[in-house]
Amino acid sequence: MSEWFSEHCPMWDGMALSVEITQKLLEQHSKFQKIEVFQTKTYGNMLVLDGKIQCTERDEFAYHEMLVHPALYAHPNPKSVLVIGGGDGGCVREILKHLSVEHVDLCEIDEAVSEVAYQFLPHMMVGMKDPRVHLHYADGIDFIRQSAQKYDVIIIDSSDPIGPAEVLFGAPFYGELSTHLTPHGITAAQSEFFFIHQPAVKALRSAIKTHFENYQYLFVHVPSYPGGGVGVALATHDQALNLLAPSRAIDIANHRYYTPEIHAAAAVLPAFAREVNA
Ligand code: SPM
Repeated sequence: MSEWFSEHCPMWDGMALSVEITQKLLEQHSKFQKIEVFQTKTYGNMLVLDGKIQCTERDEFAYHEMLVHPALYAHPNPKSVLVIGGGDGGCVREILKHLSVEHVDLCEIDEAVSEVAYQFLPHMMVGMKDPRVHLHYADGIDFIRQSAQKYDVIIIDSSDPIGPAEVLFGAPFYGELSTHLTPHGITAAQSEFFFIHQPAVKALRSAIKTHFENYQYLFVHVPSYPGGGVGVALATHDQALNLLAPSRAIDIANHRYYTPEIHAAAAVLPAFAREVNA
């Protein structure tokens, strides 16, 4: 008999995403959430928080490349980057591929996520001990409120807006965040999938557009996320900045998903969903 892990959520009522597992490698309760790691039949090790798939070894590159590279390549010269969430290291690994980057702050609420990732997803943690990377295990909102620092890029690598991450999807958070960007600064946030959570995508768009006029939504294929994908919201105060193209040459050898063509094409949505990007 095969064993399957199924992800269910009221945000996509009436459907589930199932992955065949060969072994449960870990189950623990941190101060913040239930953390599980499964060995799967075809997706490698899989990290699950509070019953929601966060990443698998097989397809995490798609999500992390597209959360990071459109923002960092659209920026003319990114030197300082803040990641909120992302304790599994995937975003930091991608950010450090940009040689202009001098300083990365990572603010993850749950240190246990990083400890688990070091053990079961070490290929994602390769950048976390780089001297440019500064780790802060704290609440993202508190961190940003207490900081006077401004960043060229701020990445929000959050879980879904049910539970502790909900605050990261609201207009008050984006109000705080908007004061921490440099003049050409760009933010990129996990923004759900227009097909199965259109209300969530629109709510986040509206929260972001309360504070930013230049906004774009990108779609990323991630087979292990319910519906088969997820969105990335990009925003900047700089009205002249093109969020849909790299501003400089890219090193294609660094990427398995990101290309300049994918960067632009990811914002092209089906007719029924075009208003998501309006
Ligand atoms: N660094 C990995 C953290 C994962 N953050 C995003 C998780 C999103 C999970 N749900 C997506 C649902 C899309 N249909």
